[in-house]
Amino acid sequence: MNNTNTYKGSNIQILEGLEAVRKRPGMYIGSTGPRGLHHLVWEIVDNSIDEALGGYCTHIEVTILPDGSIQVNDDGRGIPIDIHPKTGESAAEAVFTILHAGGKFDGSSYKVSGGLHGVGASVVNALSEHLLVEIHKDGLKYQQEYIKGVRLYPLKEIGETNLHGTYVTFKPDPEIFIETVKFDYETLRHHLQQSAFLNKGLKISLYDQRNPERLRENHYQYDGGISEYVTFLNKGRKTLHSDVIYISGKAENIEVEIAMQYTEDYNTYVYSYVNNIYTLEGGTHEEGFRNRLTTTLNQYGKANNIFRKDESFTGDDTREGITTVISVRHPNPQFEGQTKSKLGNTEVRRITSQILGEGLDRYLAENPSTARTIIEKALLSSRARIAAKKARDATRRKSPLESLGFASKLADCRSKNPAVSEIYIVEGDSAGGSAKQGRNAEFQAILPLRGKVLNVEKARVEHVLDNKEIISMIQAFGTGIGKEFNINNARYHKVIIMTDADVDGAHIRTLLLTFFYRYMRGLFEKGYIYIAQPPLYKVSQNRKVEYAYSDVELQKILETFPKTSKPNIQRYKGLGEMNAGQLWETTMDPKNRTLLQVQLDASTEADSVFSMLMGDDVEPRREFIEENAVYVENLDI
Ligand code: TSJ
Repeated sequence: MNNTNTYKGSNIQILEGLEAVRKRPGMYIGSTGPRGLHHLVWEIVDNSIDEALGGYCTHIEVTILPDGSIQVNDDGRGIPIDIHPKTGESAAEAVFTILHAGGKFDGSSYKVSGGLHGVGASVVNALSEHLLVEIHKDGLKYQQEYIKGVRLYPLKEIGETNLHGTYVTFKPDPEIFIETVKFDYETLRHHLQQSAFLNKGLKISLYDQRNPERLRENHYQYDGGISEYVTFLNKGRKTLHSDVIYISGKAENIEVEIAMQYTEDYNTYVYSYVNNIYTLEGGTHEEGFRNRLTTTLNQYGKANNIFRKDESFTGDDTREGITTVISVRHPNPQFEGQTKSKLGNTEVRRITSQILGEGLDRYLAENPSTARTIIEKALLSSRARIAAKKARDATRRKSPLESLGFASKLADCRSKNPAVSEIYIVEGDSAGGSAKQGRNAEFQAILPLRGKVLNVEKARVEHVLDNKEIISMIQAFGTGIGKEFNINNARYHKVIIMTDADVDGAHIRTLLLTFFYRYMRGLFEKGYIYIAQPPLYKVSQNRKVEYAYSDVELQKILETFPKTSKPNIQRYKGLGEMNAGQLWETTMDPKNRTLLQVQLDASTEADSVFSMLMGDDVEPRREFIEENAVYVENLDI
């Protein structure tokens, strides 16, 4: 076999293509931070999922190898190896060297690769310091290696095999991924679990072999598909009916699957996907779902004489408490919106509506008792909405959001420039007092909170707005909440949660994060939310004073003290034990302090984590808190 590394004319162009990827990696994978890094794995795995969608592969394995590189393998047909008559190279090589080569040989219609993720394996190759592909096909084993997208040798036969499938191992190039080349197990696990839910029956395994003391693995296979996904999402919520409603259909070569279940919750969770890609911004499939759900439940209510005169459901009424997963397979999806995560194809609105309408009519007819439960839930929501509106209209003049009706404890800062202004949300009046004294009043505002903030996950909106602590926050932030939220009116670009380093403090922090998440999510998206890190210990000896923020740090600091006499160690149980000067120096002074910025992953994870933390079921919450004592870090991916 020809083993030289000379390039023909067409190869020059290929090299130029991959060079462009290395010059502007962000254009192809979004960023060169942790998100972009993980994107490489989605790119490769998507190819195996396409093979599974075609019905040729049953098991995909992803392994983080001991050296930190990634191996993806499947038991599919193996990438085609035949030689292209024009280039004289193998089809497999084209996959790894030609931009957007994915899908070239394939007639199957719903490819993931080439979709939103789909920049193709060549991009992964270009951004890897090393890539190895092994193909098992028709009794023979082949391999090829690349360095930064440049082949070391053409595809070569290396022996016999009785397996079939594709193995790809790649090591991201640290010259490109300057920030980190370390894969996060939890991020991979969550994404692969989601893929398993969306591809009924497909087995997906994940292994972490980096640390021999902490080998990890997870295996996912869901024969129930998205219905099982809904069951999973509703774990920890009280459901109103035991079965998940599952509706599916196909029209004009577009497949639609919908799984839904109502809970006692007041929130709505609609997660939609197109060709396995999460459509964060929704689109025509969600519109079709929403419209038809509303008309169907209204028709059912009228036909069964459920309404008092003039009553009917709004869309919000019919969605209160619902958890829905919508999965669409489309041969030619158009993605729109700010983050290209909104489905634009107009025919999908009509098709989704049709399929849902037929399926739901039938379900309601066959399950009259569940139908009744659902209608009553929507009715309750509708009547609560009308009652709340009446109450609001009656008190319109002294609306709590316009003039508080009580004295807010906000100590504002002098600066009116949001970009430099900060607001500390402080647990307890005494810590609030120290913070007010210790702060730099030019740009630091203090809002002390008394007692526990209302648990918003369990409360309806109108009760949330009765809570003084919450009203004070809304008033101070200036952004408004819910549908009226507007980030441009934010009065501070840093909202800093400062609570005690104990269980109560952690609880209050969770309550605040939940409130922000449900009603002011834009604050997370802008990265405006931070958590202050007060020290746990003060170590002093004669004139020397040091603060430790963790037990490890305490040990380190103790080693720096002279051994002549024992240093004094004070453990801070609360912020209240620090005087104003100490609080400033350790926790508030921008020169010394550490702030944790809280970010959300664009995924379903955050929703279910918050619901579980705040919901009614105690057991999953206890387990979660035990397993994730530092859960704030978890939200911090
Ligand atoms: F492309 C890649 F490197 F990213 C990659 C592709 C990585 C991994 C882990 C797997 C795959 C892959 C590709 N798995 N299975 C396939 N299948 C094909 O490319 C294939 C096989 C046979 C035929 C055929 O028509 O006979 C067509 C295709 C597209």
